[in-house]
Amino acid sequence: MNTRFLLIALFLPALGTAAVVEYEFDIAVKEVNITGVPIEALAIDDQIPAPTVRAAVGDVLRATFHNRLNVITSVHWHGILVPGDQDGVPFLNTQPIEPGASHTFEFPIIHAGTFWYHSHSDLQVQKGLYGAVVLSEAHADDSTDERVVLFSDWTNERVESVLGNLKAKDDFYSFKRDTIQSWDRVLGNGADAIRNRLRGSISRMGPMDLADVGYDAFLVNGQREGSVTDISTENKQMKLRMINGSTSTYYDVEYAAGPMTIIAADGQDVMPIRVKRLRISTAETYDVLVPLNAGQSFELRATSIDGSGYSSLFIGEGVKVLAPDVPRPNPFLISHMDMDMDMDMPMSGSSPMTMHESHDMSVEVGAQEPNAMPEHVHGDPVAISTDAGAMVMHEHDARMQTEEGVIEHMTDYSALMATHVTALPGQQEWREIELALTGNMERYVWSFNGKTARESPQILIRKGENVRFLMKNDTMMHHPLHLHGHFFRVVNQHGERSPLKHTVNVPPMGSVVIEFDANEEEDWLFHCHNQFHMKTGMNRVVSYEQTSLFTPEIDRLIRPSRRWFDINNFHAMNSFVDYEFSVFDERHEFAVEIDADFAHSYEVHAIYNYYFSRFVSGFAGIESREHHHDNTHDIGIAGLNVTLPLLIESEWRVNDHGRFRLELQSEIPLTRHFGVDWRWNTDNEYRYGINYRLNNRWSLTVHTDTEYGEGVGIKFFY
Ligand SMILES: [Cu+2]
Repeated sequence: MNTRFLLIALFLPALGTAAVVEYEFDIAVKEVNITGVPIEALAIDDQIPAPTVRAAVGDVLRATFHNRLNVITSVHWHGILVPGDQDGVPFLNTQPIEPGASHTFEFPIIHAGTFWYHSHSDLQVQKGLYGAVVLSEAHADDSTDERVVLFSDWTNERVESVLGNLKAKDDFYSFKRDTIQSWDRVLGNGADAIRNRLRGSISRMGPMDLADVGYDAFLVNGQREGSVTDISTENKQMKLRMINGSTSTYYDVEYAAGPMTIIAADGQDVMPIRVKRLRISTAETYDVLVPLNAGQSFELRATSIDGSGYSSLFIGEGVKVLAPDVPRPNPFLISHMDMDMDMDMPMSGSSPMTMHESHDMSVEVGAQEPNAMPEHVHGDPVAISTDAGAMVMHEHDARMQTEEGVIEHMTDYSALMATHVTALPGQQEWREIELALTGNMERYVWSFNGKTARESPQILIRKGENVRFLMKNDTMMHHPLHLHGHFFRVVNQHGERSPLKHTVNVPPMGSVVIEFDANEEEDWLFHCHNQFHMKTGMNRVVSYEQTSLFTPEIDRLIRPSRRWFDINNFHAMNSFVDYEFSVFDERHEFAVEIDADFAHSYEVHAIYNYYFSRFVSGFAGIESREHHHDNTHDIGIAGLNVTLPLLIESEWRVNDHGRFRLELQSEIPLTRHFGVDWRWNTDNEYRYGINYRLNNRWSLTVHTDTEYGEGVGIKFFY
């Protein structure tokens, strides 16, 4: 009874004074010109990024959006704890905003921090529908000048074609980004690069790449280069609320005047740590303090992690001081082994039980860290104590102790430490869920445990459990994973003071453990925040068993915005032509291939292919061929396609006469422009040639073929 009285006493005055903060926005098409080409983008109140939404703890935020587009849209409040029906995920927990319609969100602000809001429909984030949300404490001390710094990425292409191109050819954008992993470069990088490449090919992982898309620009607050002026000369430091609102780009952020002090991650305060260069994954936020100096203008530079470009924000008025160039990462020298070591906590070998125990033994877990990450100087921000009395740290104590330790390049979460104990309720049952992050770069399908959201839509949990996700990345890409409606602990060396986040990066071949108190209701999305990965399968609905409202209607959300893709490959020679058409989704493919010379011979295949996994598919179909006036024969064929070590594609097939044939083929990039391809089968038919790549789609080629002889020509696809 006492408790109840206290609660009423505390909350009545708050309710009485709760301010309603109101916003009203139009979502409409806007023409923008970033790189000299006018492009149709989407904007909120004619702004990209959208206007910053501000409110304080205790306020009620009421925001109305009018959809002036001719397609549906939606608004999600990223990282903010809201009632389920305000989360804004269309079809799942909020109705989509139909063309011409309006929607009003209304929810109480119950915590502070830096967040963002964005469309959760199709790929509208890439077109401009994103903005910052700044939630302040009820009685905020605003003596520190602060600004929002919102990073994003920009393409002049239609975003739908970007996805189509990724589907069509896995290296479509590496030509544009000049990151083709050709053998001349492997050899040029020496023994380690050769070993990496061989190991990668033998294990069939393929080469490491750091980004999927070739962007035309990287933006900060909507521009390639911006500035922050109007700063009082009294100010010696400024707080930057940094948000990575990109569609698929990670940034390395560095400030010209030296280390930044991180004071919050994903809207949650952390013990201050000083970093020179900070990696910020898609959809994460960091609050940092940076020094100012009257008469100088310091660059805050955010470099795309593949090194393909950057944005600059100049802070202060006066002489420009540039941030150092971030050396372009060398993907040839990043081995699979290195990636294994880049993880926050090793998963293999540690049973769930030992993980559980590590809650109370914060220092133990960290013991294995230093060797694993030689790049990092661990400042050891504060002495870790399990004495409850020591848990409330005075901020200035902590900062003094961090002075000596500056992290050169923070690429993981090992240094992040919460300002308070974040351990989950001790009496609750634990549920462990293993999630392998899986995918197929070649076919551009991304999934959990080998299944896309369409195939396995839900993760079931129960209210009152402690839920732990054991995530292991089996792909060569980074994945920024985001859970709606909850903060989760990223389990690290700081044990019971592991930091709370809403988005966590799992690096290629790395492992991360997150856990959260299942204290909600109904259904919440969990997905990769790389929008292209999400749209091609890497998402799930986390459903509370007792209250889930999951219906088949939700399929519209978790299905890829577009299920079927197609590709046309042309190979036109003076001696023969070869045309392949294929239409495919994540598992099924219908393909037709026709090749013919101009007189006597032709061959037609029509097959259906089912992809069991990244490496194995099964097919059945017909083949019709006539060679040099032989009789035409139509035969049924069936078999398996298996990707072999060294990334050789093999086709094991039988025809309806019981005759077996094995065919092998591969493509080998020699230089950025030159490559060879070959094909050979047990009937001793072969084709091989040299290609000169002109651009993403077109190549010149010289080929020889057992049936059609030598020839020169072109290859292209669309
Ligand atoms: Cu991903």
